[in-house]
Amino acid sequence: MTDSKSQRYQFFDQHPEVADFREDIIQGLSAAEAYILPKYFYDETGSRLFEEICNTEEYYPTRTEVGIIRDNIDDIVETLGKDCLLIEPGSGDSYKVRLLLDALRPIAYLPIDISRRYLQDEAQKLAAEFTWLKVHAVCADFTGKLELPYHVEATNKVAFFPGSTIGNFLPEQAVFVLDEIRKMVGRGGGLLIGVDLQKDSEILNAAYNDKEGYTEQFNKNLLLRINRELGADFDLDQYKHHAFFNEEKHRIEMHLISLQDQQVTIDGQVFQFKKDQAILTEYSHKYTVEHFQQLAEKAGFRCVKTWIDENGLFSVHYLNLAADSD
Ligand code: AVJ
Repeated sequence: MTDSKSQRYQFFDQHPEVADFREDIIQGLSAAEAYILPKYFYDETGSRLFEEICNTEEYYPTRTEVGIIRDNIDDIVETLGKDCLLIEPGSGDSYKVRLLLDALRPIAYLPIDISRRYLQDEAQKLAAEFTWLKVHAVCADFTGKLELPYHVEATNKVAFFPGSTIGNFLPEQAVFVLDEIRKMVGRGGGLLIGVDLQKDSEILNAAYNDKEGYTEQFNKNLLLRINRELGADFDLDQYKHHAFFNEEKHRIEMHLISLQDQQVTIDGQVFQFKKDQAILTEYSHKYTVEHFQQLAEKAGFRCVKTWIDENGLFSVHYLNLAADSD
């Protein structure tokens, strides 16, 4: 007999304070080159808009990564090993993990996400659907210190970090994020990670400028969210979505460009934006397999195996801990 869903589902709340959001926004908009951290895209609306982006014709990463996992599922499961504790930082929608669960049969699944409602919805759906699965949802910001909500005896802890989320970070920050994941999974642990690859800039530019305008809405939703949660007065019509591939830095850069000289008030503070001034909202770095492997090794991981689609668009890597690591 399987346990009822209520016994298998647990929720741990480590959600950051609204004050953190306010401080981060004010700090970012006060900087010489204004920015908003991309983790703030994912309120409820943003999370849904991201799902829409994933279904557009132009945005190849999601469907390509899903294809790689499907085509190699037996090999992936064999590489990860049985009886792991599966941890997913920045879990978002649970579509990708579903590909793994039946074949992998982890002892428990721990999604970690900053968007509380979305996390709870997705985690409960999973617990209902996979009637044997323990789901321990953790509402937290994985870009901070990564700590598991309870002590786990030395098992095989595997982190699942798909979608090329690692690309949001500058390469030196990415090493830090990977290092945190390495410390969380510990000795005997591993990381299954999706990384977008360098390619023709036309494909990249199209992927971040979809015809249906979901990426634009996703980008501008940041301003809506700041208006709503911090009582600001951004006029959305006076900012333009701008995304392009920076060849030299191997990254997509996403900005919101001010269409005129204007000001906005947040929490009594006034911010001026000149016409054509940019607010940086996201980097999405694109790697070669070799360059990514170098990063992983810098973070103390050993590269075990890499899977790539037939068109060389996207890569999935399994990394584990070098035997002498701490
Ligand atoms: C979820 C960060 C991997 O960088 O491609 C999609 C987010 N931004 N379209 C990416 C995103 C604009 C996405 N990541």
